[in-house]
Amino acid sequence: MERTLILIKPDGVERQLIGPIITRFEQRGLKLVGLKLIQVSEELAREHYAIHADKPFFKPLIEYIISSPVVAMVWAGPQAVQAARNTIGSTKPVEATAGSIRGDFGMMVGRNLVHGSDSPENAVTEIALWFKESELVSYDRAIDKWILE
Ligand code: D4T
Repeated sequence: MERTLILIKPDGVERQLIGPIITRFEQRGLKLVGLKLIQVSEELAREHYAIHADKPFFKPLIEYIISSPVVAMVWAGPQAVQAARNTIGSTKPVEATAGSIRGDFGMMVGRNLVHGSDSPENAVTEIALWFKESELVSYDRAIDKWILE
């Protein structure tokens, strides 16, 4: 089982899209193993987006992520990183496929609603940054025999 970090960014929270966004991942068949609502510190935001530190969009990106609460989640499943990225859609919402979260709810790259880890390696690092291992739950779902073969 692979795990991936998913964030519902401040625009998703403010636009009351927490429920619809979580529903997309549930319907996909991914399993929720961690969930919390947090006001992100500038320190955490900078660490999470450290790879973009020298990009021109870094400052507005940090301001955006700390502007309102964020829902941080860990979802698990086979190839969870790739499955979640496809459910989220392309970085630029206008390029995202209809049916993806960004394709259905977004317009602009700086308000793209959701973050998903982009590789299994980065998922491990990001999950450790946002969650303590004790905050993550391990459980069996009865429905999994109808989702996983
Ligand atoms: P995240 O990391 O938020 O899931 O987005 P992506 O994985 O889809 O895209 P990314 O890492 O390339 O970009 C991180 C973050 O920066 C914002 N951004 C990006 C922006 O404001 N302007 C830009 O030109 C780009 C490329 C959006 C997502």
